[in-house]
Amino acid sequence: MNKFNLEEHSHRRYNPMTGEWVQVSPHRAKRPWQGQVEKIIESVRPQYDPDCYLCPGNTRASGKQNPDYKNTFSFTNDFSALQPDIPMGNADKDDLFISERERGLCKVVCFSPDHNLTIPEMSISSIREVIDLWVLEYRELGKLDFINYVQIFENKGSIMGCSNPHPHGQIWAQESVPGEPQKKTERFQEYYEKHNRSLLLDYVEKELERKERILFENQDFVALVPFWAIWPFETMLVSKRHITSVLGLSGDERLSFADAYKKLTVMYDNLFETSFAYSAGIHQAPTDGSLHEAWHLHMCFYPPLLRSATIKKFMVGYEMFANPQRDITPEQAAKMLKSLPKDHYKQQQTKF
Ligand code: H2U
Repeated sequence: MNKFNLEEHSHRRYNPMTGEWVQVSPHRAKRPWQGQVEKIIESVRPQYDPDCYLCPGNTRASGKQNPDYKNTFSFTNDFSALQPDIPMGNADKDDLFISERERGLCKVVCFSPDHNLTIPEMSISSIREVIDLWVLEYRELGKLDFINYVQIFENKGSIMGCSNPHPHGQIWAQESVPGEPQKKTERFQEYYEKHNRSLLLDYVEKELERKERILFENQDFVALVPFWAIWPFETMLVSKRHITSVLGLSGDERLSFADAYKKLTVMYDNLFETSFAYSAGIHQAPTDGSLHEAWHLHMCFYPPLLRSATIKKFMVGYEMFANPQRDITPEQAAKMLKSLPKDHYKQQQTKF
């Protein structure tokens, strides 16, 4: 048997940010595929849709009217999963029936007045407006005494549960620090105490030396496929500087963030020449009043597509009962993404 290597042999990889493992089975990526590879016909959307709940000036499902907004617009979700006024917690003392009240607020963030755009199709300056609004929301929500964590995210595409094609994201702000950021809070802190450095700062430096998983870098951000990626084309945008939250971003860094967000999503759209679905979320310091100097701002992209515009990776069976598993390696995924044309495929098509 030849020497163990990550390109060929079954192995597991450790995520130092969460303390969890992913099973990697590169030999399986070589198995024949006889399924269909379909292209989907994308419907052309109008710039303004009178029936859209998020377009400027329209009336939402709640009866409230959107202003005639010109750039971005945020509002309290009319069907918020988290609410601010919840009576004090449960009195059940049985430790097999633990519950506690959870207060919070949910917001919807419209990225653009144009119904037919997505992030990869927006200009860098208009994406920067989205980032400016995220900063404002993170600051204002984080100031509230019952908010200890602010989760900013975007669900893109109906297969990710996105209910409306109008470009938008969501913010859920809440009283407790939920599972994923809590794991990262603990791991970042452990690393910081041991090395007196940000875990992600060290990680990005090493990735930039190794170059195997780097997609691109600009002045202030690096885009890469993490060594421990779970989803076939999972990626991460990481600030080059040790910044704990979006509040630490300078004006130039906000622009760089916008540039990287656009470049990465253009890559994604080009991969299967489709408007690429994903859930993307910003992970950053909780707003519970602690300094959180170990935290390092980053944005994770979890896309489900595997082989084409319609064939997705299912997290079922082993993934549900044991731990996540992937076939193509993060290095192969990075190579595929990097090899794509830089222009958006729709622009490429109009060139002919
Ligand atoms: P998603 O597409 O990721 O589901 O986000 C859209 C959100 O917009 C969703 O949470 C809210 C839904 O509750 N919404 C309103 O608040 N008002 C509306 O009129 C329509 C949708």
